[in-house]
Amino acid sequence: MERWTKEQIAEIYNKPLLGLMYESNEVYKQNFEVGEIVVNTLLSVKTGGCPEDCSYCSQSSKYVTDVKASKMMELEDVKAKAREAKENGTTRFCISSMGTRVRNNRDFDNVLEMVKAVKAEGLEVCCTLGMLNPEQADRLKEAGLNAYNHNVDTSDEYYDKIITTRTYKDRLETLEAVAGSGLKICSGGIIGMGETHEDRIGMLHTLANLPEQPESVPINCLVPIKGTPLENNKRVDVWEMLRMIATARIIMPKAVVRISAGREMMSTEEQALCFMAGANSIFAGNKLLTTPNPEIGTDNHMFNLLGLKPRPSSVHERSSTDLPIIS
Ligand code: DTB
Repeated sequence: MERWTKEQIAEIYNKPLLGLMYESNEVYKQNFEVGEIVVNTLLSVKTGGCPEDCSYCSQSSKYVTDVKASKMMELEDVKAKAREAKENGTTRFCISSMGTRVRNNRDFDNVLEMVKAVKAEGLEVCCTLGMLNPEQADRLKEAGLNAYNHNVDTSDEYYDKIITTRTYKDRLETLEAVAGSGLKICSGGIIGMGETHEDRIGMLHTLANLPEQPESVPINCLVPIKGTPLENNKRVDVWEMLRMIATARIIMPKAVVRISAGREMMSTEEQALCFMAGANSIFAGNKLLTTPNPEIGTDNHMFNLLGLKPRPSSVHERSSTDLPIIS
């Protein structure tokens, strides 16, 4: 079932920019509390040495970058990071582990323990672990996971120019497994990789027409990483980011739209325009996976200046003494 045709999305995407933003701002106000921001904190629990060849990624073992491979973090260290995130107003904690796909091994068991522990801290939890099958999605759901991130990254047509170790179809199959287990979908992509406007429209077309629209759509501006094939790409300007955000907002009115990678390079004014266009989520904390992100203090200053506040977590804090509720 095609909710939106490419032609319809192109017509929206190509509107005069401020008119498009007035329209997307209306859609935002109809669906969300103005000024409430979903604040995510992202933690890479296992970094580097990835066998995939994503052209944008510092963690790929195919390229020589500054990133050093690390083994899986200890549970206690992840819990400490989660508590710190909760103190700074985080709504959702996102656990990332590099790799092609989830394997039923100790690493996955460790991640499942992390999901339970972060949930018990009163935070919503998201994971991004690569491709997975329905049984693994079910295990994450049982562990208390709220959402699973698996980006489509770009259009179907451009995908093999960026990644050759897997296909667009692989991505869509994992998104199917995620939805099948009742997990919310977090899926978005990257601009500034050399894609055309048609590719950006193609990516939005894929996302908007998923059987169930993503609950969360991260939009990344490429952060050129030294040593990767995209290291010399020029920075995406804010006007292109605004077009993506506004169009995403209109065609996925209930999705949380997140300014993701590249926010470090945005001024407060540019971020304010993104919020006006309908973005309503950020990653907080001074590091994304391997690249810098605005400091907490800088974001707090911006929140006060713009009258923004974090959306409370939907998870009430459970102390370990909580008795299971016998229904
Ligand atoms: C998403 O779309 N962006 C985040 C999260 N989902 C995993 C990752 C951004 C990574 C930026 C480059 C880096 O820090 O390595």
